[in-house]
Amino acid sequence: MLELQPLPYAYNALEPYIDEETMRIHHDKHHQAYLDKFKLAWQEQHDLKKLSAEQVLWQLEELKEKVDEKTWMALKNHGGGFVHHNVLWEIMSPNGPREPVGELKEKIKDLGNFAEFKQNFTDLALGQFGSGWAWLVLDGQGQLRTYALPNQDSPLSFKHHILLGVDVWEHAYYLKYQNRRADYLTAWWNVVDFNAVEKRYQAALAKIK
Ligand code: MN3
Repeated sequence: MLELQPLPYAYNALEPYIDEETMRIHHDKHHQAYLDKFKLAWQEQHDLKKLSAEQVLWQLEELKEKVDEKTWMALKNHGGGFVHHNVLWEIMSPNGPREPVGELKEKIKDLGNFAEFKQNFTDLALGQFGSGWAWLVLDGQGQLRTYALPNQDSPLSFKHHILLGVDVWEHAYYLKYQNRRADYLTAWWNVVDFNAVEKRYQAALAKIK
């Protein structure tokens, strides 16, 4: 049975960059709602029960022919919301290294130096019109890529492994930053845990071998 995991740190652990109330509502209400709605859609389709949420997103195109459109949209939107927020909580922490470590420290140079990567990633997040996420992924050929996608559209559905993502839905920042998405993003870099990103990079490398 899929259950929402508690945050791996206290709700106020990312203060002052991400405030306690935002974390509480984001995790307990928004993330929970994605999971609840994903489970409703998922459990209605007996065949899907043996797939994890990640596998559902990975096979999303193939599933188009197997489920009705309403179910498919629910799997895409709420499955995406469930999986993406699990990643988000994982790649943030009160005290991780704030710059790439391990093998990713070298690999990130494919995208320029870290400062250039950070600026480009921030620009993608800022430029995403409306709700969505900016992503750093590893593709099937072992190349790093960055892009933004709307809503809860998932890199997994492009067969890309997620290394890092930032949520630019207003619910992620509006209580503290209101319309100032740029200020939220500047603050967000102070809570990214690159130990966790390196772990995801190693896991992704193992999957594409
Ligand atoms: Mn969110």
